[in-house]
Amino acid sequence: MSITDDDLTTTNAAVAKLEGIAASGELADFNANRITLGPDHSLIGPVAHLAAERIRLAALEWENFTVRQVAPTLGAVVEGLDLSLPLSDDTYGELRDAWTQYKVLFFRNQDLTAEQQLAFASQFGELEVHPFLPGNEESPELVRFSKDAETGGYENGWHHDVTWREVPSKGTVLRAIEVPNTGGDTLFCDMTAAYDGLSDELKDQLEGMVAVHDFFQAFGHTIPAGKQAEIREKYPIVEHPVVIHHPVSGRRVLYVNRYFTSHIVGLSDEDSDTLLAELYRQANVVEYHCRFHWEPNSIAMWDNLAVQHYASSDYWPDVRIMERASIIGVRPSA
Ligand SMILES: O=C(O)CCC(=O)C(=O)O
Ligand SMILES: [Fe+2]
Repeated sequence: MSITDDDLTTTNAAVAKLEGIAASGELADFNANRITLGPDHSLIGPVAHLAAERIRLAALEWENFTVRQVAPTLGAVVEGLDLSLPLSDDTYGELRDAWTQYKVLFFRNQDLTAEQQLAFASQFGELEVHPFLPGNEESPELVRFSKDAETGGYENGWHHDVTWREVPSKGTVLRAIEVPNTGGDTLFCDMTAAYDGLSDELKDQLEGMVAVHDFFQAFGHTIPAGKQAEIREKYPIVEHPVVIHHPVSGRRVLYVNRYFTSHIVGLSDEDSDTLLAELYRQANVVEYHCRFHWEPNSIAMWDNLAVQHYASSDYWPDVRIMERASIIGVRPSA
């Protein structure tokens, strides 16, 4: 299926109800009635702006596979595909659409070799080689996250991958090789929902803002002192808009992250820190999340612009081994 605006104009009861609520102004009331708590002004109450996207996604239908949504605005388990085989043109087109719509796709029982994982991911674009993270010995396009009692997991902070690149990856295919029985889940946060949930004043304030992204914050400690100047020359700091337009969905996405964003251009350090802290906090809103529990041979495929992710580091000293293929995207634009 390829999605057009007409497909999204469903007439089911939920949509009618939502339209009725929106027309009567009740939606704004719901948002206005939320209650602010604590020194960080976090809000409690219904996250009403998610309703339209939840209903829109629930109405989608797919011909070449089945889809089970795992959270209101992001995340879906896809069944009925064998990822070790090349996708037909139809299935490829549909899967690409589903990826954009649900932002993160999950697959179970995909007993893929490293080559098959690379072949699957390559159907969506050219793969990147990560200059800092350890790779699979035979295939440099696969980053290997191999954790045990000696090497703990440091991916437990919200981030988009490689935003320190001029052209960050558009998406990632992550394969579970060995996982703990409990723990080691990966969480995803819908950064379109996060943008949509900002106040109109804050959205206006962010208009035209640009942020600096730098690998050094997260990876600096892995680079020997003698190599730092050379690596810096190869990967200079880059700037990306604080709010980008997703190149496929056209939706706006909040695009700053704790790992790699260092500051907002043109603001004092203090103002930049205050604003970034407020924007980073949006990724803590549980209503924007979905959470995936891994089994061996599970695959997750995320849209690296639309979501941030967080690998829960709660399984130490157990073993957890994953391999990641990342697909090169386009330079993010406002
Ligand atoms: O290990 C995971 O679940 C995710 C790690 C991560 O941050 C990544 O693959 O980019
Ligand atoms: Fe990551």
